[in-house]
Amino acid sequence: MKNKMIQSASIIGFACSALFLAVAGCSPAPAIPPKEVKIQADDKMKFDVTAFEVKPGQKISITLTNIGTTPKFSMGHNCVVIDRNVNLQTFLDAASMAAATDYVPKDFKGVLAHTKLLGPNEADTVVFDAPYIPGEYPFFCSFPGHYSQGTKGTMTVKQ
Ligand SMILES: [Cu+2]
Repeated sequence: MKNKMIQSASIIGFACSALFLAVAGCSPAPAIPPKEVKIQADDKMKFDVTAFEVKPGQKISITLTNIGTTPKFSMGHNCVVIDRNVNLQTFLDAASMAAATDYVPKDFKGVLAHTKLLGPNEADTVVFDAPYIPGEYPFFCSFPGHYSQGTKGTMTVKQ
C-alpha cells in the first residue's frame, strides 16, 4: 500500500515536469488562462461592457446576456467581433440583409466570432482565440440600427 502511494506520487511528479517542459520548452507562448468576458445588452441598446483587453492569441470566452424585455424580432441582440481591417459600414450593410442568419452575413471574411441573436433572458457564449496582431478590434450588435445607437465596444489586443 505504502509502496503504491510512493509510486503514484512519482508518476505525478514526472507528469508535472513533462508538462512544465512542454510549456517552457516547446510552446511559443506561455499558457495564459482564458479571458472571460460577460456582457449584458438591454432595451436601451447598450452593452454594459464597452472595452476589454486581451493578450495576443489568448483564448477568450464572451458570454452575452440579453436582459431586456422587448421581443427578439424588434430588439434582438448579438455580439459580433470583427477584424480591425474590415470596413465596418460594409459589414453593417451586409448584416442588415442577413436576418436569416442572425444578422451575421454568411461567409463574410473577417468575422472573428459571434454569438447567436438573443431574445429577452437568453444568453450565449462564444469561445475563440484573440488575434496575434495588437490593436483595437470592434465588437457590437449587428441587429439593424443597434450599432449606431451604441451597442458596441472595443477589444484591445495588447502584449
Ligand atoms: Cu442589438
